[in-house]
Amino acid sequence: MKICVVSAVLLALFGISAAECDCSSAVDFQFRTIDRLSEMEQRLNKMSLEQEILTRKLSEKLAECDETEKKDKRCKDGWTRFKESCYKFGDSDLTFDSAQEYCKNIGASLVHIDTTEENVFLRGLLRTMKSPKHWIGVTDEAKEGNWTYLDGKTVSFTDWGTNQPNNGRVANCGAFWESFGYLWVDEPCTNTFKPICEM
Ligand SMILES: [Ca+2]
Ligand SMILES: [Ca+2]
Repeated sequence: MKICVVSAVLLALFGISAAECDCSSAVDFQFRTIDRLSEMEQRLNKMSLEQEILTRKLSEKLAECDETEKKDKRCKDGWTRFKESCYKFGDSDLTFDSAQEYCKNIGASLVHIDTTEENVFLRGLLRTMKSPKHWIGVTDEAKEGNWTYLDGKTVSFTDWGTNQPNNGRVANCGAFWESFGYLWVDEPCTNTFKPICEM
């Protein structure tokens, strides 16, 4: 009788109707329960596999979206795009600190130049613009000869002109200069050049 009651409860749990219950055959019930469990396990495994596939597809789609978003990145009016960055060439001659302040106020920072390609691109634009002197975001103000970006990032790429940097503690800020063929020079940070901002 006990088996019958337990069986009825279990059968109800597994969706087997009371009419299907043959209380005289506990063994038969056990086999059927095992079959159901096995069937459920298989379904669960199948669902896990499907979930794995869906998760992978979702990751692939997200990566695709990310790439598309990067390709679609547009620069605001008055900014020039190169790869993932937008550049703004300031019109006013400013000290190095004021130039950085100018860039910060428009949501950017004095330019970081990380690769030869980026440097060539900027030099090309400066030549076209015939703009003589522009600040680059590099400084050795904190420690002589240790050039860093304003966010503390180490300068890994440089394009110093002949004999530059050459002014020691007097010149602690970097710039493009026309008379050096737009190679880099170190200059006193209080000199006034135009900013190149990057965001
Ligand atoms: Ca210096
Ligand atoms: Ca110099």
